[in-house]
This record gives sequence, structure tokens and C-alpha cells, in this order.
Amino acid sequence: MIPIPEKTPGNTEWFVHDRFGMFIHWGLYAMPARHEWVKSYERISTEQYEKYFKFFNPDLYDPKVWAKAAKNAGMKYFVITTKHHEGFCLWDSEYTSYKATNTPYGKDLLKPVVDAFREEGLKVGFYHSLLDWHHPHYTVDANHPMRDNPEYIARDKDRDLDIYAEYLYKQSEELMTKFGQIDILWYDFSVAKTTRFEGKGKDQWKSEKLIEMVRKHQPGIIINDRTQIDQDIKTPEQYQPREWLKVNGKPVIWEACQTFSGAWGYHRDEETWKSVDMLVQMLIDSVSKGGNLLLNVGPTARGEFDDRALERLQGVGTWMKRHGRSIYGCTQAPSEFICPKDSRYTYNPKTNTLYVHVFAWPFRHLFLDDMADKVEYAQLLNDGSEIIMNKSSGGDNLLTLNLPVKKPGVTVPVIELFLKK
Ligand code: FHN
Repeated sequence: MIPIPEKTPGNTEWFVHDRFGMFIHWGLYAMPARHEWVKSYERISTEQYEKYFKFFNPDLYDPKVWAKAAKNAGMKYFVITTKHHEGFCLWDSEYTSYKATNTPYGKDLLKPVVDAFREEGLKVGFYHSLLDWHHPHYTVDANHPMRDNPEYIARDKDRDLDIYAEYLYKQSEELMTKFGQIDILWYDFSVAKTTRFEGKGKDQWKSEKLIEMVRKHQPGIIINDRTQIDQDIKTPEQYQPREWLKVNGKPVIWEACQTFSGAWGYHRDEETWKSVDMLVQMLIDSVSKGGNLLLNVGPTARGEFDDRALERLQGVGTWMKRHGRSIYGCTQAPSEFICPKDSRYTYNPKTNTLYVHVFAWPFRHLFLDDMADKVEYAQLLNDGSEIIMNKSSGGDNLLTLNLPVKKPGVTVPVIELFLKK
């Protein structure tokens, strides 16, 4: 039995088939290059932060290069930050002067990247921050850069959050009407109340009004859960769920969002970069539990993916070239199939094919309990070479797969099992 999430308002069929997307966090924070939250972490005032706006000029920006890197990595959709918490807008918004067209770069950054990724056949997603540490009517909260500045906090009495909510609505409408079909809207995030500050959630964002407008313009769009009104997908972040995600005991459509390293935005000196092995295993693990993986890149202030990111994208792409069949169109295997240890199953219900992803290559044999009567043929996915099977005569329905002693030269070897009809 495979969990079946309830239907949601958006068109999620392509999403649960394609499984793998690219997240892109890009803004002025690429210049300090020490986390996208640098303004908050270092309590930087808007006036002090202005130098990044004044000198922002990604002269090496070529979104066609980005799109090819994503496609070659096996990614089928992308989600880019139109505006992150710093408030800087990548597109030529009519509602603010704090945008790419007013920097030394002088041009819109968003339409070119949408065109480039669409050209490569990827679906288009916009991330849009609900927080805004630049807008004059955005009040102080537990994450605000000025949360320890009594004079700034005192002026909250002159700030009207409803004016900010209107700005949020108008900019959201721009994004939904000026860039063609948008397939995903990734709002981020709602702020918890603390002993010092009020929170910000669906009432402050006026989330119902936002969602109604978005769906008016983009009927099939997938919307995430971070406006505090659940829509199409749940979004576990920086961890791998232990099992298919549930809400109120019911399985839901979910997507794990993960970074290569310890930051979403470009971080020059941060060293906790995940290996290709780990990233491939995270993708497999997500699909084995019925989920997607949204893997993030933080481009540099010159407009490039840095070598560490490119190396990992290429490594994942090399694996996906021969193993995409065990990811696309796949999901969690029927619960009656017992997965061997140090492995993950994925399953394609349409082709009735089971995939064993072997995380630790065993010596000579892999034992599949209660599978002898289910499998017609077995092969290594990377080269299509047969895997000889032995079906036990002891009546215990054990299936033994005879493996080459030497692990195949791929990140994660996969055995493709063609199940009997
Ligand atoms: O604060 C953001 C963070 O910078 C990043 O954008 C992630 C991506 O999901 N979302 C928020 C943290 O949950």
C-alpha cells in the first residue's frame, strides 16, 4: 500500500513526478558573502547596508549557464528568491526603488532567468519573502536587524504594518502577472511571537487575500505552507523526514529544502559542504518516502555559481544521467516490500518497477525478504548488466541477488527489479 495524499488546489501531478528542483538564493547578501541573514545577525542598519546596493553589479551574470547547470544536474524545476528578507527586489517592481534596476547593474535580473530556465524546459518557481527588513512600515520582530535598537523600536508607533501588507500584495500581484505561467509560489516565512515582540502570521500577511489573488492569476500554481495557511506542499527544511510527512495523521505532498553548505546565500568562508554521495543519498531518501528535494545554490555577487556548487551539481548530474529512472515518476515502495538494510527502495507504480539503492555495497549477496515470487528480472541500472537471482527453495520466499564483488563505479549503485505483472 502506498500513501495517497488528498487533492490540493494546485496542479501537483508534474511536481510529484519530477521530484528534484533547484533553489536559488541571490541578493545583495552575496556581497558581504557571509550568510543571507547577515543584516540580522550583525544588527546592520539599512543605512549601513546601503553600500551593498550602491556597488551591486553582477557583471558575469548569465542565467543560461545557470539553467544548463540545473538541467544537467537532473533538476526539473527551479525556485528563485524574487526578494529575500533584506527587501531587495530582483525585478523592476513599480512599488519600490530598492531593486536591481537601480543598482550599477541597472537591469532586471528576474525575467532573463525565467526565460533561460523555461528555455531548458524547467518549471518556474518564485520564492517571495514575507519578511522585509527594508520596508519603512515593516515593524520590529524577533528577527529584525534593529531588534536591539531602542530608538528604532520606539518609532514602531509610526509604522503601519497594513501598509506593508498592501505592498506585499501588490508586489505578489506583479510577480503573478508579469512573468507568464508561474508553477510554484514559495512564500517564506511566518514569525513566532516572543516575550519581547509580536509575531507575524496569516493575519498580518493577510494570507487569505494573498492566496485568493494568486490563484485568480495563476489557477494551477503550487503554493507552500509558510503563509500559515496550508495549500499544496509542506516544506521540511535542513533535515530529512524519517517517513512520509503527515498532517493530522494524513499523508501530504512534501518537499525537503536543503543547502549544499551552512548558508542559503553565498557564504565564502563556510566550509560544511555536503559531498556528492550525501546529496545523492538525500535525493534518494526523499523519494523513498514520497517526497521531493529542492537543493539550493547561492550565486556569487559576480553572478556565478561558484566552483564548489558546480562540482556538486556535476556530480549529482553524472549519477542522475544513468539513474534518473529510479527517481522520476517514483515514490515510496508498497509497505509490504521489506527494504534491506543500508538501502532505500523507490518504486514506479506505472511500470511496476522497484529500485534498490544500495548505500553500503555488501559482499557478494543482497537478500530480499519475501520477494522471490515477485521479481521477474534484475539488472544494475548504471550499465544494464544482469544480476543473477536465486530463489530459495526453503519456502520462505527469500530472493538472493548475486552481486559483483567490486562496487560499480557510481555514487550509489541501483538494482532495477522488474516485478511480475
Ligand atoms: O530565513 C529563511 C532562510 O534564509 C532561507 O530562505 C530558508 C529557505 O527555506 N527559509 C527561511 C528559514 O526557514
